[in-house]
Amino acid sequence: MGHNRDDPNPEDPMLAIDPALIPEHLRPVIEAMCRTGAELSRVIAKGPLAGKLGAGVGENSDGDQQKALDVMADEMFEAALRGTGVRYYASEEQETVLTLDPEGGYALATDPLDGSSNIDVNVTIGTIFSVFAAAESAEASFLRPASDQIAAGYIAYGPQTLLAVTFGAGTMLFVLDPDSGSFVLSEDRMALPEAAKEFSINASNRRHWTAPVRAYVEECEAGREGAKGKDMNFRWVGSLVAETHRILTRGGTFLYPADARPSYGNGRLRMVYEVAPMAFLVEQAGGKATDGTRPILSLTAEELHERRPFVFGSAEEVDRIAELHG
Ligand code: AFP
Repeated sequence: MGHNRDDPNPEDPMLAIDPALIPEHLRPVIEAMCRTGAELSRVIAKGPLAGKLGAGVGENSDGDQQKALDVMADEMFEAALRGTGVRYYASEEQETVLTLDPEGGYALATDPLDGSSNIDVNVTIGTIFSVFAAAESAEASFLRPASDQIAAGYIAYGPQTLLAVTFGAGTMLFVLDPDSGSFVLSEDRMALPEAAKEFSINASNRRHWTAPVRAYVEECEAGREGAKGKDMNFRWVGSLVAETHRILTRGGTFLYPADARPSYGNGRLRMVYEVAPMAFLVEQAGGKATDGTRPILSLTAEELHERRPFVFGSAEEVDRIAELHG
């Protein structure tokens, strides 16, 4: 006995998330993301038993190496979103935007599998997604102010499989119950701590940083003897979803700035399907997100796969970084 995805029956044990917690018009989209996320979680948990998920299988639109799991995840989400009201589907793994349903009301952008370099070493990886109301064209639907987002979320595949999602009224946290296959609400309003004890940046790039970034990191490293008057710990997982979840949970600062390496003039992270959705989630939890100085949500993507320098976390730290950028 299945159920009509357009009008899920709240009593249906098959549902991957309680529709009562999701704005009615987005229930089919979010149900599809959760159902696919639960399925992907089971594949990831099998690791090598599910095949060579971390094997290189090609390159994406920007020349980044694609892993088998990147392609599998992209195919799963694309297929699951058909018939849910998504008109345009944009993915890190595909050069151009797909039209799934010409009558659909939504435009969804996703990094279907972020953190691919961690697949083979059993470190948390994730799916990131951003939803807009569909505009008259694919370009107009995604190349617009990040503040136009109507929903954003990530699914973290780690010791727990988690969904953090916002519809503009706070950031909610759900945990996948492996027994039922459903995501269960665990926090109805996440609160990113104002003060930070940890900072995150790929320290191996120090020699490529700009002076303000170096100054901020050196303040953190100076600890209680320095300008901060407190010691800071350091974390770098190399998986944006893992870092974001840690910072949403216990505060901190994340920086992936522009640096002097070739093609890193705008950092590494993608505006449309990584930076903008994470900025929405973080700000909805009381944190801040900038490109170093300007709020991310005030910025507009000019190209689908463009990169953007990204700083987010505890408000006082993000403010300090903007101050150092003068
Ligand atoms: P991959 O998906 O190629 O592993 O990149 C992950 C990521 O986009 C983001 O999740 C990390 O924060 C960042 O790159 C790590 O970048 P570095 O490898 O340069 O530290």
